Order: sequence, then structure tokens, then C-alpha cells
Amino acid sequence: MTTAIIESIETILVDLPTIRPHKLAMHTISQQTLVIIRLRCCDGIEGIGESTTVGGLSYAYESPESIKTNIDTHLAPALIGMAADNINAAMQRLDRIAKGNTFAKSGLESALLDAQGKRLGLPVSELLGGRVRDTLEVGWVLASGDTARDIAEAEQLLDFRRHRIFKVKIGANSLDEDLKHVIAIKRALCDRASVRVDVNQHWDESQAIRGCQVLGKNGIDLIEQPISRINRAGQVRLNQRSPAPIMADESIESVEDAFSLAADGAASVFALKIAKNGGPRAVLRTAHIAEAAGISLYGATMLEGSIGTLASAHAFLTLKNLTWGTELFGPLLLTEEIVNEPPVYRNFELHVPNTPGLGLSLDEDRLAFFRRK
Ligand code: MUC
Ligand code: MG
Repeated sequence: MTTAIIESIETILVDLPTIRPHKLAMHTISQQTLVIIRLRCCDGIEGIGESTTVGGLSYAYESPESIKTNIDTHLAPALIGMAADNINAAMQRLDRIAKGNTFAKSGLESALLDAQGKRLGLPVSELLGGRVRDTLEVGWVLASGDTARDIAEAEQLLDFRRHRIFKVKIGANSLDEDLKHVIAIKRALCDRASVRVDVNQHWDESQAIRGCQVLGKNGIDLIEQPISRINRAGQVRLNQRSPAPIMADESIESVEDAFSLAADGAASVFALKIAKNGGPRAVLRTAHIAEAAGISLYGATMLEGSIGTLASAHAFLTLKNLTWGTELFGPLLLTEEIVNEPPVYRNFELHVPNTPGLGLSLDEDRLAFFRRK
């Protein structure tokens, strides 16, 4: 008999400014809204989780406000009274009562893992089968929208030894302008950095045929989600003809999507996001599909704050190969912190705590200050 019954679940919206406007093809971010989850159990343990997306409803079907409403109204009532230490039973229940809603489920699964880790005195990575590394290489996203500013930002981050992988956000401007922008950045950084692009689905196939050719010839290492997730046949054709590898991001909205992309041969790299699979355990199911299919892995982000970032990191630490590194830089894009132990970034890497749970605690004063009133 368990003594760890889930007693209450609280969701809190927290609005934090970014260090500069972050321009994606579909939306410019100047603040991030984190959905923080506090899952309290009757043994006195509290698990914390985060369900965060980017750009309101412009990126995915869940917004911060809908995540909060759906947890408060549907998901939390289904979990309250269940055993907090049976994460299989809890998550299977959520899958039975709610279609999709992977962002909301991800924060809840993270909170359950954090609570169980604290209960057993184990880091979340150990609950997930054990870490095979303690650190993760972390890339940065250049998205100021200005070529000179992006180059200066990359140079500074290289000097600080903080990042040597740069993903350039494109797709908002004309194809020619975007290609000029990326090639100028690559020429400035040369072989001192890996330069990649994320088109966020904004090319059609005809643009992508040319875009991928030109970028591949100019030393761009990876092309993320060049065309719409809906155009599966086009993704398969691009994956066959692009000189640079194609990574699926928006195309993966579930573990089942990962399976069908792998079966169709629609990408040679998968962007792993806990939010788009339903949590740290769910994202590992996608990773294992990729491993079985010979698809390489990248540890991606929805620009979460420290809690979501470390929930992702604990999962990624367990993987055999993360060929393309990670982009777990979310906390560094924000001007403010709401935890007592900000993640440590040093020498191009994120150093992941080896303490119980996620390794974080909430800074109650800062949380009270930044929470949406
Ligand atoms: C995306 O599409 O990859 C992740 C990093 C970033 O800058 O934007 C997000 C979304
Ligand atoms: Mg992307």
C-alpha cells in the first residue's frame, strides 16, 4: 500500500521577459510564459514540473492558458487520490481521459518524476534507468533578425566558451534574403562553429529544393523542418535529395508521429522535445524508435525555463548517442529566474545536478513576484 497519495495539483502562469526579441518565422518572442506545476503528496513531498510552449497558439495547439485550464479542469482531478509513486498508472490514466495535450502531460509527468526522485533520494536520470553522462553540449539560437547582430552575438558566445553550435532562425523573409543571412553567418564563423537552420515549416517544397542545395553547399550542417508537417511525401523527397541532413521538429507531435516518420524515411535526425511527446519518459520512447531506425538525435527545447530544461536534460543524459547535441539554453534567454539553483552552463555544456529529483527548488519570493496576477 502506498502512502504517497496525490493530494493537490496547482498550476501557475509565470511571465518572464527575454534578453532580446527572439524572432521565429511565425512569431517574435519578447517574453515567455511558463506554466509551473506543483504536485503535492500526502507524504509531504512536492514535485515540480513545467509545461511551456512558444508564441501563444502560433507554434502548437496548446497555449499557456489552455494548458492551465486543461490541467485544472480535467487532468488534475483525474490524478488526485492516485498513488504518486506509480507513474505508469498515473500517465496511463491521463492518456485514457485526454487525447493529445502532450504539453500539459509533460509537466505533470515531470512533477511526478521529481516527487518520486525526492522520495527515493534519486535524481530523475536514475529513475529513467541511469545517466550515461553528466553534461550535455548546448547550442544557441541566433534569432535577432539582424545579420551583424547575430554574428556579434555568436562571436561573444564563442569567446565566453558558452556555445559553439548555432541554429539560425529563418523562414520569415524571402528565400534569397534568408540564404544570404545564413551564408554570411557561416562565412564569419567558418569552422569555429557548427551552423544550422530552422525554417519552422515556412518553405514550400520548391523553395526547399533550392534552399537545401545552397545551404548544404555552403557548409550548413543541419536543416530543421524546412516544409510543412502536413506534406509527408515532400519530406520524404527532401530527405532523399538534400545534401545536408533534414531534422524533423514540428512533424513530431507524438510518439506515434515519430514511428510513422521513421517508417516513411522522412528525416535522418529527430528533434526530441518532452513537451511534444508527453514527458521525459514519453520522449525516450521516441528516442528509442529513432535508435531502432538509425535516425540521429538532437535534444531540443520549447524554450522552457529551468524546470522544463532540467526535466529534458535528465532524460537526454540516459541516451547512448546525442549526435547533434542539445539546445537546452532556455534559461539563458530569460532575464529572470524562479528557482534557487539556476542550471550551470560551463565550457559549452550544461552540467546536470545529481541530487534527488530534478535538482531544483522554487524561489518562493520570485515566484510570487512574477506569477500572473
Ligand atoms: C523550435 O522550432 O525549434 C526552439 C528553440 C527556439 O529558438 O525556438 C524553439 C522552437
Ligand atoms: Mg524547430
